[in-house]
Amino acid sequence: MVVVSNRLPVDYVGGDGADTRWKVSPGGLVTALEPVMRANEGAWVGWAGVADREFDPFEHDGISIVPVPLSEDELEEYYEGFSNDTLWPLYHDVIAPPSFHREWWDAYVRVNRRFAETAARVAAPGAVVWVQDYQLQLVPRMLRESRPDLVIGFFNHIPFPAYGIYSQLPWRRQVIDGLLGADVIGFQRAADAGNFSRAVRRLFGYKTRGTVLEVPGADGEMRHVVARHFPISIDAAAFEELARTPEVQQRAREIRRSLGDPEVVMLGVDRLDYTKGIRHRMKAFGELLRDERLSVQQATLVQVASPSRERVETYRQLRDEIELMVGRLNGDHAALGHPAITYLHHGYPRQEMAALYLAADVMLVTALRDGMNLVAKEYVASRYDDDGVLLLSEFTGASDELRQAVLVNPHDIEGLKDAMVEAVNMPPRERARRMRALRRRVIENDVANWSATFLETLTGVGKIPGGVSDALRGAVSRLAQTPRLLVALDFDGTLAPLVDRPEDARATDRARAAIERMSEHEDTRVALVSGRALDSLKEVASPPVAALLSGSHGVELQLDAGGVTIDLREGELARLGELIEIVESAASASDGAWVERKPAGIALHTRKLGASAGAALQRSARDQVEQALPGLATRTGKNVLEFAVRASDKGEALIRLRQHAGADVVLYIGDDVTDEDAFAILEGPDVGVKVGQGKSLAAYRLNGPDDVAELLELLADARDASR
Ligand code: GDG
Repeated sequence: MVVVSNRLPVDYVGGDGADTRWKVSPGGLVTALEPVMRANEGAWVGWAGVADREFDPFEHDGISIVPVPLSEDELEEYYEGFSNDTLWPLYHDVIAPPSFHREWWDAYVRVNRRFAETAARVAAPGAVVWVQDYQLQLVPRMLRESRPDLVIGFFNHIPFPAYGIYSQLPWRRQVIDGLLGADVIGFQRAADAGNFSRAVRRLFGYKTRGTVLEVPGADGEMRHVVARHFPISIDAAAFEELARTPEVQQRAREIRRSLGDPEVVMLGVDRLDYTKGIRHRMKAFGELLRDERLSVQQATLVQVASPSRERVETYRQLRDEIELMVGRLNGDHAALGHPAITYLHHGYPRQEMAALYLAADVMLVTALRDGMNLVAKEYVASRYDDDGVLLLSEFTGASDELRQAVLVNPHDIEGLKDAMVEAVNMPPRERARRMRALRRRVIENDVANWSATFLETLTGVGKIPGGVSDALRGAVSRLAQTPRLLVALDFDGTLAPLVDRPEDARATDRARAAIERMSEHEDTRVALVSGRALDSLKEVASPPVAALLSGSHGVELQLDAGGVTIDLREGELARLGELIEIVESAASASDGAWVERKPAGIALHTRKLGASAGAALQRSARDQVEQALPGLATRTGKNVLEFAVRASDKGEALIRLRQHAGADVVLYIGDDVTDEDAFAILEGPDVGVKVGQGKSLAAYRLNGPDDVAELLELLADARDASR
């Protein structure tokens, strides 16, 4: 695996030759990727933070570091110019006017090529390369051209603007074409991914289906590129751990004392950047003091503005403006021992940051536009005491997830003032209730989760060529020679395309015909292995008489044409009754959710709700069930959450089916996470085929039900021929 980012995870701090010294820059990205990188002989390609110096690659903590040199001119034109004075303001909704200069663009192309060439040199055949952020948008295409064997991902840490704004960019086609070299393009918010897909349609006319874009490949075949959101996060556990140390707590008390022990400490922590809305928050705070809705004895504001991009003119101006405001605010409102605002133009160690978070009653995040805003998540992660109020701009990516914050439109100064007063006066019970909900979110989706989800999508997509691969054809001919073969198939998403109404699902005609043909051979048994209740499976699948059936994830088995019953014990029956009541009532509160009753459980379907509402409903149902019926077996599938009073899975079912069929070899095909239990029991000459993307134990992949049908036809033909 190779990560490519503008900056390396280490900074050059001095020295020469063998005496060269490096300092780790402890960012969230490094923390998230470190374990993956170590496990995969990872290499990190990036700039060392100093111009006009070349360094040899070296090993650091199990990761190979591959420095890319930049000259002083390139630093000015590619980094400070095109990246930070063209793309940054443009992508942040032109809060500041972007500058367009052709020399900057030339430097951007040149430097992107250098990064791409370096990555191409160090990547092993078939390696996964993950390119980070807006400075390197041309790298995916450059890499694909020189190394078509690579699996290429890209993640954009900042917003992607609406087409009306994006289209100002003179190089708008080149940049999008650069990105489309990737297999997966990740964004912070669903809205960013939507803006990107629209730009692709407008500029190139390519077809898009949901998050999948159809992009012509070099060989004239269509490539599938996924563009979707993967909201980034932080190492939440590490922040909490830091906040829990006695030193940090002691320091938090000291900070409050040094501020004159006001009732309320408000805090802002930002890079000094015009996107962060620092002036808006100071203006609102100043007016609250002026109007005497707050006093400096009652409330004080601490503003950490860490130095950033100081050689870019817009940033110099911003610093002057902010410092003028700070001076005025204190001059007008501060009293001896009671500052109105404490302004700190420094970077601080992480411990100090954690102490500031703990010391702050109200955290002000008022960005005018922000890809995510990690400060908001760090504040929440630090507040293990379930206290503190997060005031959060709707224009941050974080606001998509952190709905329990006090949400504000920072452009609306009156609204912002009211929200600040609301935050200051919020009763302790409400503070705790909101903070608990916020913490659940941040802990659930931490940065390890973010990188794992991205990489799973990336490696899943990268491995699936269209149709039946040569390797899988080889496996089919071996299967055809087997004396007694069991062909076990999942139904929904494998034989039948996924549909909104489960009762409408039907296997493709080709798959049905192939199954009928195979069932005619005595030495070939076909089994349908589904999560559906058996009755519902029979209705939609109309299986051949000789087929073996397993429903409700292995709880129900039909091994001969006769029926099956499952006998629930009294305790199980009572639990089932209670379970049904809870889940049905949870589902009835959400439009579009439906439940499916099963002999020993119930499934909650959220496919029609959209990802975040679906996930929220599932979480709340899970919480309620866990509370009422602790220890019940649960199982998550694609947009479905299931509970069962008797535990079983498709793996156990497959073991029984194999025994019953007396099979020498098993072919199992499935698309869902619940099919992983079946793949897990395969051994020796058995063949597992995963349908679609996502991590899997199966050795082979197919794209969807049409390809499954093709595979079954091939197998039926080969089986016929071998008789
Ligand atoms: C970009 C996107 C997206 C700040 N001052 C100090 C310090 N920091 C740390 C914070 C936080 C990080 O810097 C800032 O992250 P943000 O997310 O708030 O903002 P950007 O720098 O603009 O980051 C943003 C992010 O990429 C990730 O994808 O969320 O939207 O703009 O971690 O704690 N850390 C220390 N001392 C400081 O003085 N130690």
